[in-house]
Amino acid sequence: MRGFLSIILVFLFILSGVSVVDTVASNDDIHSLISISTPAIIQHDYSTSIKLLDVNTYTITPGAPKLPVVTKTWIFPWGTKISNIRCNPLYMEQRRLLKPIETTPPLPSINNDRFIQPVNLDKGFFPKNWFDFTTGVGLDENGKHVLFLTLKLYPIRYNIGFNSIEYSTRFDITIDYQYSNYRFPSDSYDHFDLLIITPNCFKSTLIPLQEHKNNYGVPTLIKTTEGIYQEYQGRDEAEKIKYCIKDMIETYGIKYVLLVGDICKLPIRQTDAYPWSGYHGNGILSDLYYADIYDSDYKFCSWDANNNGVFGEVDYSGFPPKPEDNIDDVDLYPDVYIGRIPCSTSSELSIIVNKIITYEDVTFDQIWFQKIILVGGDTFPLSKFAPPFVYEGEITNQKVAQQLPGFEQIRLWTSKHNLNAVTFNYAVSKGAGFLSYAGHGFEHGWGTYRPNAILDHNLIFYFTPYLNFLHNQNRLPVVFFDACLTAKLDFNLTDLKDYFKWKTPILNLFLRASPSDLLPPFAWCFLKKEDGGGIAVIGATRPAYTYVDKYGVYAGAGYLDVHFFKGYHEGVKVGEMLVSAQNDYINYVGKDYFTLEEFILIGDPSLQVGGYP
Ligand SMILES: [Ca+2]
Ligand SMILES: [Ca+2]
Ligand SMILES: [Ca+2]
Repeated sequence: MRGFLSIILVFLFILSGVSVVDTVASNDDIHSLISISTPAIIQHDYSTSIKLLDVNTYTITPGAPKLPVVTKTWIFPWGTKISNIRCNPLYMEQRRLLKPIETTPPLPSINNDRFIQPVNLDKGFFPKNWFDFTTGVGLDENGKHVLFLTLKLYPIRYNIGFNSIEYSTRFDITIDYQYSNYRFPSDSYDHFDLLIITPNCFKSTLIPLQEHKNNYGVPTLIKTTEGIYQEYQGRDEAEKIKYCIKDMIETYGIKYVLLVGDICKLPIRQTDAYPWSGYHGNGILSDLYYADIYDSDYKFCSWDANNNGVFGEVDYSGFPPKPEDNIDDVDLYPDVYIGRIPCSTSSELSIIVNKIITYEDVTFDQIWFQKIILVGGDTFPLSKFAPPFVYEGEITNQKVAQQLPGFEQIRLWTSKHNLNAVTFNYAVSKGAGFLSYAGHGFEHGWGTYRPNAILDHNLIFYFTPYLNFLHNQNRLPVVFFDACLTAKLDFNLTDLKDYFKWKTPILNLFLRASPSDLLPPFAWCFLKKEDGGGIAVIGATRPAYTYVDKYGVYAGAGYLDVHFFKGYHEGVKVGEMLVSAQNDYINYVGKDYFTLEEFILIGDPSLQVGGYP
């Protein structure tokens, strides 16, 4: 039996660089005295930057001072209620700056034709307060249902009218909380791990996968959408599916949910968390909707708290969104590991089912698995008025590589002059456990720039038809496309017209699509390729932004990319890697609804990465 007292305080200090002087735990409060190093004030030719020893998290408000943020996350057992948080500076000092303070730039979409624009700052201090906090209910690294409390401490604040900073090196933090004796409903059940939700037409194709999963100790249950729509209440089909997932978690202890079917066969939720409405779609398509079951009151998280039928509304008058900008009380922390096979036919599904079974059977201990292919270039070159000699894709690739120290790195970089469609296919065909691409993306491929490119249309491209020349057979990578649009599940002829204009009818001689047909986006084509391609692919359903400079990766797609690979360890399931990245993102960067909702897993969330022994 789990001892109640032994789990009274489970806390995790997420960031180094702070020393906890004193922590007293009791049943109802946490008391911490935090010491922070004195800020380093660095004078450049035209600006001043502020750094803290060992702190690499910064404010990300475009146009506002770039200031260090100290982030701490506490993890509490299911049922805990936070009643009050206090955080007070103990000593304050002020310093006048000689030169203007460095600011966060406008954050560009990866395809660089939209920006998250600078905000207008009011007089007074930035940030306004010494701290912010967020709470949410999700899964810890062991898959337990827990409450997260993240405190963001701003030990240095900028005084806008006076070009000065105010800072403190000591903070007194108190968190008051209560326990309920309420245990997670499914704690005493353990009947099924994987729930597959599918329209009836695909059910028989999934039986071999169910048997395979059962054989590997992942008991699997299949439910049909037709049955769910009869059995469950909800305002629409998507909500009925979400209530079914909640019920299955609480009845059988379901951990993984595999959605089967394209968005016509199994609906996806469209949310209003998109700051660039009308640009490659209105709203974001997100399967995270189905994974975020509980809010921080342990209630069903409808993603439509104001009940107006518009889901996941976010007020983007400022960036990043504040708690009050989260109009529909979206919790965002996933409570189950989710993925989708967006197949339109049984023959497509059958290819994936066979790939998953073979992958889990044969990959273990294969030498090819111990490799990662890193693909990138100069995402924002001179032609985009970006600073020279900063190759954002390659910088992101390097950060990814640092997360997988035991893996051989295959670097396909425009700065090494070794990236093109042929070298890409050659590297993938030789086999690798992982592939991370950081650069521009489209519904039908990817493209990136040579170093310091001055011509805007001169990209190195890779298009979907080139997949025909991939020959990696069973050597299948887990892929992250840190790029726009590769998983745009509502891709259709209208999107293609935006790129190919008058040539679209010629292209359509091959595609034979009608305007209402769904076309398969690149990430999906990568997964469904027979005798090769990938085994699980993360991609974005809309354009994405990334925030990378020569020192690091701070937010957006690149941050999720790096932390996805950080989530790898032997025996991990691919859905767990994504949730670990999502948790890191919320805990370190914040509730960036846009990025977190648009990146989805195309594949089986219960996939055993590296195969079973
Ligand atoms: Ca709403
Ligand atoms: Ca949640
Ligand atoms: Ca650049």
